[in-house]
Amino acid sequence: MKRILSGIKPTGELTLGNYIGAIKRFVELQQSMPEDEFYLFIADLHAITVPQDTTELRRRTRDIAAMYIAAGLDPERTVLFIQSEVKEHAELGYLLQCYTHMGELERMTQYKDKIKKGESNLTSALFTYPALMAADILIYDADYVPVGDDQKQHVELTRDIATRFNNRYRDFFRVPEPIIPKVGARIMDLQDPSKKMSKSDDNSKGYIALLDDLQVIKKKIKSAVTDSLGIVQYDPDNQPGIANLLSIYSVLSEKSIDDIVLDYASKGYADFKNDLAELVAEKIGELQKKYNEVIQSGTLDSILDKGKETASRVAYRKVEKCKQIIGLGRKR
Ligand code: AQP
Repeated sequence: MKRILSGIKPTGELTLGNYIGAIKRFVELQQSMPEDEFYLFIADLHAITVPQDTTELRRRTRDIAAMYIAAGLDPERTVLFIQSEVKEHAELGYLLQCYTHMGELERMTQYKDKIKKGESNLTSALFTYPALMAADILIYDADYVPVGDDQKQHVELTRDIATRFNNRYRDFFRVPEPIIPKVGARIMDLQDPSKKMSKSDDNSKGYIALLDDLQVIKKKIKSAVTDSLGIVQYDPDNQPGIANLLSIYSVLSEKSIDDIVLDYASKGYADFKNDLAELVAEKIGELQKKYNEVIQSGTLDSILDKGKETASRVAYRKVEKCKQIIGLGRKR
């Protein structure tokens, strides 16, 4: 039996990028792997590496859990929990910092991007966040970690940290594999297709939030930045805007990009965008309906309580053993 784990930060309203790159993928994996175990957590400890509004943080934490269930996650087959409710994540995060090199953290793209943008007052937790992410994964002996393209580097660091620890002491941490989708691994910003769609972006026109009004969603798709070539074809270098919209179309319609390109061979961008706007609004509309049902069902807390209990039991054992191996405390 394999264990699959994923996490998501409550740093903003969930976007279509999160849905395509993470949520939909996780649910499909669960459906295609009926014998395997699924762990999913809301990474609120990661969220506070940058300032968060207290009330919003709490609301989004619940929202994300509800959205996964709305997207088809089976709560009976998932250990669904909130990261900060399992204390061992922070504990192992610290321990793993002791096996992580400064140079490795300095090479992380997300950190480098923030430095490049000239952001000031970055927290030390933002810098050490990949060690906490390694803890999130290694604490449960996860075999596979489905992530979008942007998180691949963090899973690779996790593998390095696990291997370093295992070589130094003994074979203790399972070395995980990332699973990256072939299409939709990086959905780009609708207004600036050179950067990825992000939920904490300041310009809300660049992303589609899963709880956006459906008319607003259609408008955002129709006003997405494209180019002046006027040919619907997949050329990410020269037509990044259209390539991004084609990826979205392909994932949501479950048609190949080649087939979609053929369908629009004699049509212009307006037709393509109108159809895509309808498709996205239809899919997100269904999701919103289910999301409201989950919220109204009042079952979320008991699911999260159960998840916390199971995750805590597994995490406690792993961290106690880890401390013993390192030589911490009195137990041999
Ligand atoms: N644009 C995207 N395309 C495909 N996948 C994406 N993911 C995020 N954005 C895209 C995937 O969603 C999962 C959860 O991500 P996260 O919330 O833990 O962190 P993130 O990758 O930093 O997501 P955001 O939306 O960009 O958040 P902020 O703005 O707070 O940094 C991951 O599997 C990620 O790959």
